[in-house]
Amino acid sequence: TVTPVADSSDTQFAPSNIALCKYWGKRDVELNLPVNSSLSVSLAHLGSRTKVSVSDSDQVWLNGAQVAAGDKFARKVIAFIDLFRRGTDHCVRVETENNIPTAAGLASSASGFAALMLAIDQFYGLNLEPSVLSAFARMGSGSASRSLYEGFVEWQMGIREDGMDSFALPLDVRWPQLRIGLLKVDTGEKAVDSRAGMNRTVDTAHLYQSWPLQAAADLERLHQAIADQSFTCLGETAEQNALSMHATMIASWPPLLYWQPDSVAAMQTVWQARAEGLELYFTMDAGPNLKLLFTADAETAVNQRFPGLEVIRPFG
Ligand code: 2P0
Repeated sequence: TVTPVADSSDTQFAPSNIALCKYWGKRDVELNLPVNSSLSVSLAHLGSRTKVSVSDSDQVWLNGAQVAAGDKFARKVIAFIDLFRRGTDHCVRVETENNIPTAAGLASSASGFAALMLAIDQFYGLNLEPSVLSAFARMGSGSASRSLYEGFVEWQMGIREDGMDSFALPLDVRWPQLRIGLLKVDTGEKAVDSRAGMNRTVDTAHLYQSWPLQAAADLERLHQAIADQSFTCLGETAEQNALSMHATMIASWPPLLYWQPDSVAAMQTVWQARAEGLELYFTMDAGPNLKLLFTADAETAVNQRFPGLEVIRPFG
């Protein structure tokens, strides 16, 4: 059993992340064990701040407002707390602030569960090492395993049934010129979340059988691209990986198409820019928004084509 070592944890921060090789599909739905390894880059200052404190009743607060106890998000958070406090009788208040749009395909669950894991570690005085924090964060949300670190991060799928070898590690490589542009098409709540979407794909899309091979090949190419600092290879691999993932979603039943007309228009603008010689690529998650990939020297030209783009510098 674990008990709190203080009335409250400090406020802990974890960054959001965007995968260049995506996590799509689970081999174990309970433990969030993935079918494939994935590789992401963290979004520096964009993420979640989370605090855990002792309370009279279990409470979850998001961006300053209390979340109803029956809400899906609140239930996931309290179920995660229950992994640690089993057998003890205290209640907790969990407060999270996101500086990213929630449920817009910008992975707020990733930074949220990573920050919550850091807060829990301090609240209960667990002092777990990073790989163990990552493995536990994974049980809250798969992509949260990658949000324990800055920069490039690889989540190794692991082979064990208990999942204790399925955690993320940072890559010891920086790429200061790398830029990520957040192109918001629609930041409303989506009808089918990632969890339901990937389960549907695994269960119904024959095309999904090709996904693990695609992901393994892309992961290898991304490691090479990062080692060589070859932006063309990084961009091409990330874009093809994202479109391959979306192909498996579209081949599901009922079909899953997260794109909106403006998403397709933005893809065509990217392809046109590339045809004109601009090194610009995109990736997309389970939502209609695009994340543009480019380097510092292209920033002015990218801004001209996408006015008002929010640009992130993952390496400061
Ligand atoms: C990724 N996504 O690698 C992929 C690409 C969305 C598309 O990880 O069920 O919220 O909590 O493990 O982590 C989003 O899935 O799913 C995600 P769960 P999660 O970023």
